[in-house]
Amino acid sequence: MRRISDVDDLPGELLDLIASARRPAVLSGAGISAESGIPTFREVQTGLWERFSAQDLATVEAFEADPALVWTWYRWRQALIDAVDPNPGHRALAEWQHRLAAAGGRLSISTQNVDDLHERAGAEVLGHLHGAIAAHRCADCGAPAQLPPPRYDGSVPPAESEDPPACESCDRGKLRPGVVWFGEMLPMEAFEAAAESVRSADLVLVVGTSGIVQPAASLPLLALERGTALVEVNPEDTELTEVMDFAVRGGSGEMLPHLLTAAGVLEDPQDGH
Ligand code: BJW
Ligand code: ZN
Repeated sequence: MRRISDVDDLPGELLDLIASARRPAVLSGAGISAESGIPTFREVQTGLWERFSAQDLATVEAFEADPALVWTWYRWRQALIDAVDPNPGHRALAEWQHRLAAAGGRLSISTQNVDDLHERAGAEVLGHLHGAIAAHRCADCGAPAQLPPPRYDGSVPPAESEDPPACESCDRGKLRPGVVWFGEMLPMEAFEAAAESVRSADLVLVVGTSGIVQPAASLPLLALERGTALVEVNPEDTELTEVMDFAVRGGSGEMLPHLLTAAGVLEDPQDGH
């Protein structure tokens, strides 16, 4: 594994891997949205949730014990997501995806994120492994439900919690966000599609994930079975760093455009285009 922290000295071997990739698979996590202003899961919570870790809140047990506390956390996070924009990391991947598609290749993006920033940057996402924060369903009967956007200002955590709405289908259950909590199964289709994208990839980019949460964290390991090159983009070492061929150290909003431009798969924005 080679750690790369000097952006002005990118190894030719890494640039060649990117330049020659026709079917790259990207696996993204919370870190890719960090430079858009969305906190990752390892950061300390604020406001109503300062006593809780994300791991305390993202469970069925937490929702059953205090539905309003958990519901309001999701509504506020959704407001924050709605209020921010995709960053240059999301945009660089979307642009690379378009260029490869036009040239007969395919870049697939599987994300653990519940936000829609890849899509808003113009990318097509193969699967959201942990669901989508803007989707809702009944916690009892499972009926899907449409809700208006949250009424919070994403920059100010609310002072009080609100109860989740009641389900209109069964009249009994509470609505919950369409995300995957600890102890719940991942959507099989998204997981299988991500696994297949890694198995058929000629390069796997792992961006902004701590590699702690299973089974998503095991996806990059499928590349090892075939000897496919693995590249991590993350400012820190992770649980996955040691299996990487290259670990590019830095924020993905800065590093992805730089890396893809240096490899020649994106045009340099400074070139007057
Ligand atoms: C930057 C950056 C910048 C910062 N640029 N990078 C095997 C072993 C042990 C435990 C288990 C196991 N298999 C299953 C488990 C249990 C559990 C689990 O994994 N627990 C671990 C804590 C050990 N897994 C599950 O329960 C899963 N279900 C399951 O396994 O079902 C089967 C089953 C069912 C029943 C019984 C038994 C088995 C479900 C996991 C669901 C995870 N859900 C969450 C919440 C989603 C909803 C929400 O958003 O609230 O998903 S948890 C949270 O973590 C969220 C994320 O998607 C997920 C991963 O986090 P991610 O993306 O890696 O972010 P962070 O915050 O961890 O890291 C950020 C990274 O970014 C860092 O590395 C930074 O350095 C970096 N970064 N700035 C680039 N600018
Ligand atoms: Zn219901």
